[in-house]
Amino acid sequence: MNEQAGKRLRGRLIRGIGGFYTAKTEEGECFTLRCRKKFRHQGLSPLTGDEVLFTPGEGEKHGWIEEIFPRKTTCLRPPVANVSRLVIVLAPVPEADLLLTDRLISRAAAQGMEVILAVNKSDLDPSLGTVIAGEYAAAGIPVFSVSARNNTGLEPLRESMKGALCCFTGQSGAGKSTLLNALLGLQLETGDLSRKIARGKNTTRQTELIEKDGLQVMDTAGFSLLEKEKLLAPEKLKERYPEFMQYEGQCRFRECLHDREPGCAVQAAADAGRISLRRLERYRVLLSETREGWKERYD
Ligand SMILES: Nc1nc2c(ncn2[C@@H]2O[C@H](COP(=O)(O)OP(=O)(O)O)[C@@H](O)[C@H]2O)c(=O)[nH]1
Ligand SMILES: [Mg+2]
Ligand SMILES: [Zn+2]
Repeated sequence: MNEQAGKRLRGRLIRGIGGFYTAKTEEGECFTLRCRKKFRHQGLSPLTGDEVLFTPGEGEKHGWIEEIFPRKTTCLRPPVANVSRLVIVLAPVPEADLLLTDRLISRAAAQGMEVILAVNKSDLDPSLGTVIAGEYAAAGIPVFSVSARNNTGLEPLRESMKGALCCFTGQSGAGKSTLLNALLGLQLETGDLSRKIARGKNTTRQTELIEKDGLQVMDTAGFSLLEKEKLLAPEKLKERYPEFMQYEGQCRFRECLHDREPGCAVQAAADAGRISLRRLERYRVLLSETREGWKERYD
């Protein structure tokens, strides 16, 4: 052991570029770090969002990441750690895709993340927020109607984001960048600029953790929407629907998957308007996908 070794500090990785990481301490001080080889041997690579112990470098020299604390959540696309609240941005244009939304909610649940829905562009359609709130009320998922363009409805959304590391996701064009800009007072590129041309197609933007006014947000394009989930047993999918839980055990068949089996208590709840019938129907679409994936699991 090197007795001279500098003291260790604790911080959070807010970005990583080309093997250099930036850690920010609770006091807001930033340090440039590299990663010890031992992590590579463990197959562990630091991710933005990681909580780390590090030895700061002397003067201009970089320091070293010494320990990575256990992660609450891990995402590989984008590569980020410890996101615990997912903000799904929806809008009237492009038309809100609720099947995609339910798929994201299911993934988030599997990861132990909470979900918030932000229904943006309320200036174009003020009623969409209410419609979507109706779909997700029984599931206990908060829905906020906002207009990033007109800065309306932002405060309640901001409040609901506090106390967790958040990441935005949703269809391209829904207004994620515009909304982040409006919420945090930033200047991220939005669809208004011909960004792909301006930036060049192959430039990958680095994920950055932004902290401002009590909010912690990952500035990333959001979770990959196409990535297929493999190896989910079909009977596990329903566990990701909080609104089904109180009817568990009340169906005629103990093994009921709420897929049109006779005497299904979840179907009865939907017929009685206690849960959303449309979300139940979308569940069945995801269930059939899950079944297919499960059948092919040894391929
Ligand atoms: N009318 C309206 N347009 C918006 C709003 N928010 C974003 N937009 C527009 O929607 C387009 C896509 O926005 P952008 O933030 O780039 O979407 P992203 O792909 O989800 O990041 C841009 O033309 C924005 O100006 C809003 O609240 N109202
Ligand atoms: Mg964007
Ligand atoms: Zn059932």
